[in-house]
Amino acid sequence: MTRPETPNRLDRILLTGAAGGLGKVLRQSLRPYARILRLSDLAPMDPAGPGEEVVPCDLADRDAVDALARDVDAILHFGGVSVERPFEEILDANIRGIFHLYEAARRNGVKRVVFASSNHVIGFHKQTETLDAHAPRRPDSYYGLSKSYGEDVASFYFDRYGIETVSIRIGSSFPAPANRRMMSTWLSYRDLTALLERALFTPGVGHTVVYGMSDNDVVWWDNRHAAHLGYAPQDSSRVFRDQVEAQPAPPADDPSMVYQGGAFVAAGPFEAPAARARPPVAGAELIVDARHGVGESPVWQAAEQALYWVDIPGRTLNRWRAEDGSHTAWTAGEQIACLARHGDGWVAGMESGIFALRPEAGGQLAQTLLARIPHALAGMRLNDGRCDRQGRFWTGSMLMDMAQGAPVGALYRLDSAQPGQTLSPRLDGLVVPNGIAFSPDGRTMYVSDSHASVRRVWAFDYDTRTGTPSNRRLFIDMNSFPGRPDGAAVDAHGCYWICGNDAGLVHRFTPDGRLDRSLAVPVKKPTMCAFGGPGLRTLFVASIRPQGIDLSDQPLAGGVFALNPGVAGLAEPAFRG
Ligand code: NAI
Ligand code: 15L
Repeated sequence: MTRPETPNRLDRILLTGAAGGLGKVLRQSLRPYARILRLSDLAPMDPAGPGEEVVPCDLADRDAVDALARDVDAILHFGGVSVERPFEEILDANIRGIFHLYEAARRNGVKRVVFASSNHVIGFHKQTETLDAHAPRRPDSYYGLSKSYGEDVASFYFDRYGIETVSIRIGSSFPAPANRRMMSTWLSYRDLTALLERALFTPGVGHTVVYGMSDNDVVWWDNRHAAHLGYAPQDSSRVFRDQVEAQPAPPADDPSMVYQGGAFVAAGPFEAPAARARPPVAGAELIVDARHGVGESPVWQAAEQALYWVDIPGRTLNRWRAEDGSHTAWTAGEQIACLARHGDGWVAGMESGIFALRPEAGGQLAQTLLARIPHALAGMRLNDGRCDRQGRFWTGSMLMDMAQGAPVGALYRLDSAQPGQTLSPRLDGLVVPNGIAFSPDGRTMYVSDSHASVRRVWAFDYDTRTGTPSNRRLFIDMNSFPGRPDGAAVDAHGCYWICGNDAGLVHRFTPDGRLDRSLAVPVKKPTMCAFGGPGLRTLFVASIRPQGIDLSDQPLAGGVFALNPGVAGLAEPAFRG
């Protein structure tokens, strides 16, 4: 098909979900196709640049969505809940949301919509089947059901009001396929953009359903009914084959190997979230209404029956005593991000390096620099950290401006308490290192990257004699589970508990990477968990209190909570340096 020399161009295109993973990519790649790109999301967005309008909007707010679609020529609908979540959340964002969007299109005379549908409308079909757009739907989740409803709304608004839609059943659109399943479902950002161009500018699409995939070698989808779009993918997952196949293969009966929708078929069921949304959550006890900007790094001290944690922007070390519920804080000269016990003080990952800290009368912390960190860029600090089972201290660095998404973070290991050291990275290329934890025998190390563009947890073989991680492999792809993978702890059974930041959940994964259970906290941003209390049978969770947003649905944000995980944890080693 011949393409015009100069790109097709509309006057104003509305992009919902502009703060999301794909929204951020499309904000750049769609620039040539509209004089003005109107960007909308519930989450914060970067300020408008030339040729942009930034309009915050909750899709559940009918009047706001109506205003959003004014003076718009076409809508790219990417906003909504993008993973399996409790039905009520999906109801507001995806089901009410798409209804509001089409009503707004009708009232404002918008004639073209592109709907980011999903492979999860057909996710319960087996990977041995080949489906075209007329194949029966088999949604694999509440999420898949909502996308299926979205496609029906699109069909109805074409039949009834002549609003044309291309529903793209997107496979897995990420920088690279993360696992074997995604070798078939992967859609590169370049191909997504090309498909959107076709979906916006092909005349007479009625309601077309197209599978969003690149030119992958083994595919399950046949786009014969969307041939009129002239979509010709340029990329293929085959270039990632070696790196994907280097990962251990999941068992043949694992959902990710059987069903087109992969792990979604086994997600949930979720507890009734009406109770979740109203704090306090049953079973989650608020122990300190700390209102910390970024509460992090809870560590239990059995000898004192006390929990310690930090508030990163507040530069404080905090202690809660179980016997009287008292809360005490000490202030440091730099932001403190992570802690491990060291003698009767602490070793802590901070901004410029790793320090020994000692609480002093008067609420100050005496600090001694043990090791300087030669950060790759200005504006970096240390983040998550803990000791391995032998007492070596591990911590990771990150750029404080997370919006940049720069993979300049690295992991460092401190072996000795000798002041004046300078450490070299042990692992680099991370955006926001997190989730550092060790198996009960110390021979597996876990590390996550909680940045929205990554959302993965890796496992490593760990040489307990030398403190060297090797054989890195994907442990959990949190893109398939609610929340970004933040801080973690391992329990006595070797299961990995990790905070699902932005999802208000703490997940327990078995050592083979299966989701075992998810516990709710009454805040959206739990950061890190730690076992403590009698018999180490309490799971303490720290959290973030976001600035500048309405917190009426999470008034306890920034608090520290105690949950009953139903299992015992392990004592965390002190720094032995
Ligand atoms: P994402 O979760 O990163 O982005 C979704 C955005 O929607 C977020 O920024 C979120 O704040 C916003 N949002 C959620 N509820 C909202 C509400 N009530 N009002 C306004 N905005 C709201 O997801 P991603 O990966 O960027 O996906 C974008 C769209 O594409 C989603 O609709 C997703 O279901 C769909 N999709 C994505 C796939 C992928 O591989 N990335 C695969 C299949 C479908
Ligand atoms: C989706 O629909 C999700 O939005 C995305 O996060 C991935 O999980 C993708 O499907 C997939 O199936 O890989």
